[in-house]
Amino acid sequence: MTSLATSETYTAGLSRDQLLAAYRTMLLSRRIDDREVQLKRQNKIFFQISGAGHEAVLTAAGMVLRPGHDWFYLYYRDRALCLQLGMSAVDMLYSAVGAARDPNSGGRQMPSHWGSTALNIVSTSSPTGTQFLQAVGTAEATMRNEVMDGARGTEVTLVTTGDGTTSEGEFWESLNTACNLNLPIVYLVEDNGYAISVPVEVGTAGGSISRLVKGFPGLYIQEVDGCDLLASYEVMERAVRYARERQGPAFVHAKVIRPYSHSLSDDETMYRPAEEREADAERDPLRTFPAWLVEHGFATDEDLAVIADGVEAELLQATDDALAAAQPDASTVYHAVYSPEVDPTGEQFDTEDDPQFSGSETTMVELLNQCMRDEMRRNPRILMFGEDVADASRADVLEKVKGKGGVFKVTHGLQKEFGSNRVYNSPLAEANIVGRAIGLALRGFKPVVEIQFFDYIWPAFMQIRDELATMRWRSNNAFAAPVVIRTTYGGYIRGGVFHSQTGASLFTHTPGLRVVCPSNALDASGLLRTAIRCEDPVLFLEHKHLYRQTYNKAMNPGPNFMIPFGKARVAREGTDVTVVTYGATVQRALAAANQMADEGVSAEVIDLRTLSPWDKETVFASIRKTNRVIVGYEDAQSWGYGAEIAAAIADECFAYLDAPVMRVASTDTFVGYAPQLEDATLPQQETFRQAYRKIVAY
Ligand SMILES: Cc1ncc(C[n+]2csc(CCOP(=O)(O)OP(=O)(O)O)c2C)c(N)n1
Ligand SMILES: [Mg+2]
Repeated sequence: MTSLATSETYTAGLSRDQLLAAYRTMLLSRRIDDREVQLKRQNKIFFQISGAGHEAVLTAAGMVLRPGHDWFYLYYRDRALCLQLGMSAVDMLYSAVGAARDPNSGGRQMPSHWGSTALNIVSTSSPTGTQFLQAVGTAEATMRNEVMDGARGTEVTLVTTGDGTTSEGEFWESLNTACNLNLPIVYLVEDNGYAISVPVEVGTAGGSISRLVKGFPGLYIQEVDGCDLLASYEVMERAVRYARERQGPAFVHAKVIRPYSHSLSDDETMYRPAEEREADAERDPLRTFPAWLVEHGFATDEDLAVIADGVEAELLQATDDALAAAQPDASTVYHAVYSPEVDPTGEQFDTEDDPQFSGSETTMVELLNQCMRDEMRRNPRILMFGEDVADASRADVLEKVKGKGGVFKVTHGLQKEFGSNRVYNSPLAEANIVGRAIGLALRGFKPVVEIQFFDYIWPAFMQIRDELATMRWRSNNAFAAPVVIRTTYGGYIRGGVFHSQTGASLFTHTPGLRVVCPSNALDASGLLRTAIRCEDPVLFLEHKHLYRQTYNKAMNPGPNFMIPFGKARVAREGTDVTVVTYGATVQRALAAANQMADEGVSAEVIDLRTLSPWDKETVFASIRKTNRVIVGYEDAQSWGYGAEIAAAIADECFAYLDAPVMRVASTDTFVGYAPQLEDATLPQQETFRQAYRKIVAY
């Protein structure tokens, strides 16, 4: 071609071929959006959100980063980036129609929720802001791998976001840790000036996120016109290099536009005046970049037409293929809620009848600690972190002190044995703990993290319910985060409102999560081992009141002692009434049952041990024998965990019942600190005794 391009023409070092290829990516991205808009209007797809206006900086990012080597935590606008990394138009349209063969999620997620194991694009979810801490966890995995290997690598993690999403607390938590650990992570803020209808200055003090983050130590901050491919390429290249060279985290603030409203469900003319939208249109990279290519002689109008024709042909074929693709069969909805390969309810997790006892009887705290020690020796990928879990954070004091090891000493001595790269304190931030754990688990680490008190798990609830529990299902089994979360819970310790909470049902109500609650030291050992070795996320509830009770002590059952999930224990056999319970109420139900024996009543006490899944067979078999049942639990009675057990019993055992299903539970209040208040709130031995009397008299 005749070229006007001179050696002086600034191209950010890109060749003509690279420039034209970049244009093709940008155009393809925009045209897929256009096609989806059309398909949505025809009711052939069910949701559309565009990447329009963001294409230049995203294509530039895709040119700088390495698919399958670097790691990607993206959001819904990142179509051009995914295309540049290697995703195809038809893969995107398979998502749009909800096809079974959609490689992003198998038709489980809305379109523009990316995911690719080959490209290292971690399954995108919908909550704004949950990606940051996971990305930090993934960058942390790079760092911890490099410490373990003693060699520096080159991979970096990219996390992208809109401007509005930077108002989420987790954004700030993540920057705190990224900078504190000097992680190889690159943030890309795609600032289109709006979060749906809310302009940027409403959410961001002063209106500029890059100005706000200036105080973070070591953070390399760049601002750029994200509609300018060349400027974006140059800035992304510098930012990524900074992280690749292990200088620390980088932060790119790119100003982009949003020409297609927030989504097809939104009409921005309702809240943006015409002149503002026209000014944006002037900056549209699909207008300015091809004009620049022609102006500087990198392409003729004919060259651009050839590219456009190629894009249209690809899109036509992709549309035909996608529209012909079948939806997933309805029966597949159960696939990959949990690991399809490793079944923690199975026989390979049942060594309960073969304990190798050693030592003298000891407490639940001690056996939990010994279990974790054994597992950490067995599996070098286990990491342990949380608030106060380390012995001492500062290296220079570690050898001089006995070590903290958790506020209840469950992790005592683990940092001393396994080192500070495997056992360490987190900041005082619960979402940080779980979010990072997810990012680490996705990289093949096995995080066993601690939430210090159940009462304070709520900042992490979004990460647990929307992220941890959904990861495997939403990615159609492509990604999984088998994290173990240990947390202390429960009352009977004069702990008042905020150190006594139970509330297990909020977690058992979350598909994808296993929930475990041992009532004694031996079960704690066997269940924690199963939790650590299985491939599902587990919430492991440790009752503070049971940590050091002499009645539940046991000898160490050895390093291969496992209790499968979903296998209850008959704590006491009986014939007149069944009590189904778990945790701290097991002992109360048992003591009351022993009292009732004097009154001629024979009570059977079943300790569920795992709350999700739970052992229906053992419970139902017992009820068929006793014909009477009490469900005992420490949660507040209404909507508590036992309500579901009672409903299942009513469904399955109605014909066997000689009395209504009875519940023994806490009052529908909070737990008071004063002993009289606490005693009145929580189910006591006497509460069980009254219930036994009442149900046998029915
Ligand atoms: C936690 C959460 N809150 C609210 C929403 C609904 N929502 C989806 S996108 C969005 C605006 C995001 O704005 P921004 O981060 O600027 O990204 P943009 O869409 O402008 O690219 C909102 C409020 C959500 N998905 N998740
Ligand atoms: Mg925005």
